[in-house]
Parts: sequence; C-alpha cells; structure tokens
Amino acid sequence: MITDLGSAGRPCSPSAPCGPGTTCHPSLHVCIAEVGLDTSRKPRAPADAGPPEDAGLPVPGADARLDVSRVAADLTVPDELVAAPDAAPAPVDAAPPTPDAAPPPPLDKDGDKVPDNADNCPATSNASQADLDKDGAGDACDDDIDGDTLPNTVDPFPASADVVYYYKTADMLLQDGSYSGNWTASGTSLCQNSYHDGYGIGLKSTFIPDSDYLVETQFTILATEPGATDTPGPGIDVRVTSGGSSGYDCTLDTEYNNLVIGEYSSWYPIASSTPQTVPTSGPYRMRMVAKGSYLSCEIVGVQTKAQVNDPSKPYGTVGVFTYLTKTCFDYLLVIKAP
Ligand SMILES: [Ca+2]
Ligand SMILES: [Ca+2]
Ligand SMILES: [Ca+2]
Repeated sequence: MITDLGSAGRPCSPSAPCGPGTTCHPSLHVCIAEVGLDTSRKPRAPADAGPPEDAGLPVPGADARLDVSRVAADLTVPDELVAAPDAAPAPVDAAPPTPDAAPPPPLDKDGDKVPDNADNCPATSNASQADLDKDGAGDACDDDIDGDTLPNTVDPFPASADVVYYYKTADMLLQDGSYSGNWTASGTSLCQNSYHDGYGIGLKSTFIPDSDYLVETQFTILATEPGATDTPGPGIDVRVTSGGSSGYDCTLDTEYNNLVIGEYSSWYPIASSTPQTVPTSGPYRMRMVAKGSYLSCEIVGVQTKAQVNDPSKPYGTVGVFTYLTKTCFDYLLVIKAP
C-alpha cells in the first residue's frame, strides 16, 4: 500500500487539517504519518547542540579576538605592590625591637670621643691617643712619657728615653759614700739641717761610668749660717775614684750668687761663671756634664756655666754636699750624656 505523506511535517490546526495518510499531532500541531506513529515521543533534540548561544560573551575562536597588548597595558600594577626581585622575605619570627632593648651609649667621661673602655687616658681629653712609650698610658696622663724611669718633672729629656744609671734621692742614705753629716729623708727630699763647713753624702762608685755622663740635682736652700762671711753653699761633687781625694765640686756660692767649680781636695774656685746671672732664690736645678775632655756646671735655665778642661774626666762616684747652709735636695740622677 502506497501512502501519500506529502503533507507530513506541515503545520496543521483544526482549521487546516493534514492531507491523506497524515494526521495533525494534537500537541505539536504538525502533520505526522498515521502508520506506526508513536505520538507519545517528542522530537529528538540535535545531538551536538551546545548551550544556548549568548551573543554578549566572546567565544574562543570567534571573531572577537583578545587584544593582548591592550590587556597588558590595562594590567599596570602600582609600584608599591611590586616586590623587588632581590628583596629578602621578612623573617617570620623576628620580634619587633623595643625601645628599652637598645644598648646604652659608651661612656666617655673626658669627652674626647674615645670611649672610656678604649681610652688610654679616660680622665684626660686626648683625642690623638698618642703614647710614646706604648705602655698603654697616653702621653697626656703618663708621668713618664718616654718610659725611662725618670718622671717627666725631673727628666732632662722627657720625650727621649735616657740610659739611666741612678735616680732616687732617698736611696742615697743606703749607699756606701764616706761622707759626713746628719742627713734625713723628708718626703721625697734628702735634707741636711745643720750648719757645717762641708757635709756630704755620695753614691756607690758603680753609679758613675767611665764615659760621658750627666748628673743633675734640684735643691732648695733653707738658710745660711748667721754671721757667716764665706758661704759657698750647696752643690754636687764628682770624684775620680770612690772616696778618692781628687775630683771637682760644682757649687752655688750664696755669698756672691756665683756658680763655681773647685778642686775637691782644696776647695778653691778654679772656674767661675758670671755672678749676677744666678738667681738669688731657688729651687735650683744644677747640672754637671762630663763629656769629652771637659766638665761643665750650670744652673738649668740660666745662661751661666762654669767649665774646666780635664782629659781624665772625673768618674768613680758622685754626691751632694752643703757648706754652712741648711739645704734639701729633691733628687739626684745620673744618666748617659746625650
Ligand atoms: Ca681621653
Ligand atoms: Ca705611655
Ligand atoms: Ca722619662
């Protein structure tokens, strides 16, 4: 049997019925074949149908392509949000510093900008930290800058280390000098407190080398014997041998304010300085230098000097003495002559 299905698929309605062999589907309102028709089935949806197309959204592969350069420009990030490439990550466990955890500033009592714990004179301002003898005490507070055992106050050359044979006045009392008188220690001084025509005390002979040397003492004349008309005063003597009878005295003649050198054995001035240049009051710093063939005597700081030439150059012992005066000696030193 041949069936005319020419109207199949055509829209239909009660007013527009389908042709022969077809009938109008009651709910789809299209003409369908009458033979074997299962009217309960719904039209099959397309197998590859995707989601409903939304014209407002770009679809990959569509004509609305992504403008990469424009997007990059629009993605500018504020600098504060950009981490430096090498920036180390902040330590997670680091505790924030607290104000009272900071160390106190180093002490600098003298204000020379060198902390006390590194200052070689913590109580004396000395920014240079100069230390000539490198003993750890800066020159500004070192009482012996050159470290030669002679305090700066008595050192003839305080910034140049000397070869020291002897220094310490009070120790003279322990020496083997054959001198006379009644010497007493008074503080750092050694004093003769009686009038006498020649009291002296000397050192061991080993303190005077057979070479060039310098002897220095400082003394204060306390008084001269009342009524005395010839007062040679105090001084230094040097002798050829210990206890020997030859040598020289260097004396401040208090009667004439004259500096003289006399022979030890006879005490007679053989060399005299210009009298008026010697001050009339002390303390006096007296120096004898034996060098080459001469022996000189001077009051330090005064342009006056007595000198004798003696090729034998006295050596052996040295001492201090007084004549008709009460005198205190502050120190006696013997060093190698510069
Ligand atoms: Ca200092
Ligand atoms: Ca020093
Ligand atoms: Ca010194």
